Amino acid sequence: MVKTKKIDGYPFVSYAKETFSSPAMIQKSDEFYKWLDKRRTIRDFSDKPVPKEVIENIILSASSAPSGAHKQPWTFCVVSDPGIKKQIRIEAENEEFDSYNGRMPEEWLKDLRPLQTDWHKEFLETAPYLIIIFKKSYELKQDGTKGTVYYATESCGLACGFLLTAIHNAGLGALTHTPSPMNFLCKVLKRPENEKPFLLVPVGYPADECWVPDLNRKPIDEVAVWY
Ligand code: IYR
Repeated sequence: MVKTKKIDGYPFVSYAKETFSSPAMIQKSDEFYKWLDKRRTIRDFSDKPVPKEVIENIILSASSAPSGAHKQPWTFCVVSDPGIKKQIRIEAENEEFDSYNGRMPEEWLKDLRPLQTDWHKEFLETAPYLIIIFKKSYELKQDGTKGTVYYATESCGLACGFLLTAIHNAGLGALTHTPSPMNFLCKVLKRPENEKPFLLVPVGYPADECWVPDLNRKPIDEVAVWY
């Protein structure tokens, strides 16, 4: 049962905690890790439709991420319109062409070779949905005044992590795409002045033939230090 009280006049509710025995916790965390470790960034999408309700649930999951002072400084723009997808592809490929042909230093290009990426971004039209996360650098209130947000970059990063996990949970695939620079997205999607593009995530079923690089993830002692 949820209990409620006021602290210094502000409403609080009892936290709905869910705890487990140590063996259950070990099993659960191990299963979760093994399931999450199966997530891969994909670049070959099917055009098979995905129910809108699934995308809504994924976005609600992402938007449940913690944020500075609970300001939720993000907007998730969802594009399924073929005309807008095409426009985004044209603009992204323009930028990416310049990046791959002069803007990116040789070391960067060399680091990307095992991933076999290039300036072609067909997935921007194939994937049934493009979710573009915009970061709010401040709030624009109804009356036109501005409100401060805190740790907006960290907050959006957390929301994107939740988003990718929710996409994986739905059995769908995603790509964290960062066409650089991304400013064209403000214009194409007619976003207000307080929003900056943060990440572009195509979402959909993986294509029947979907190949991903054979990567290894770092072992625990390379990513964790215990004190
Ligand atoms: N934004 C480019 C390049 C690119 C950069 C990194 I770092 C990657 O991990 C993958 C790609 C692109 O999307 O192709």
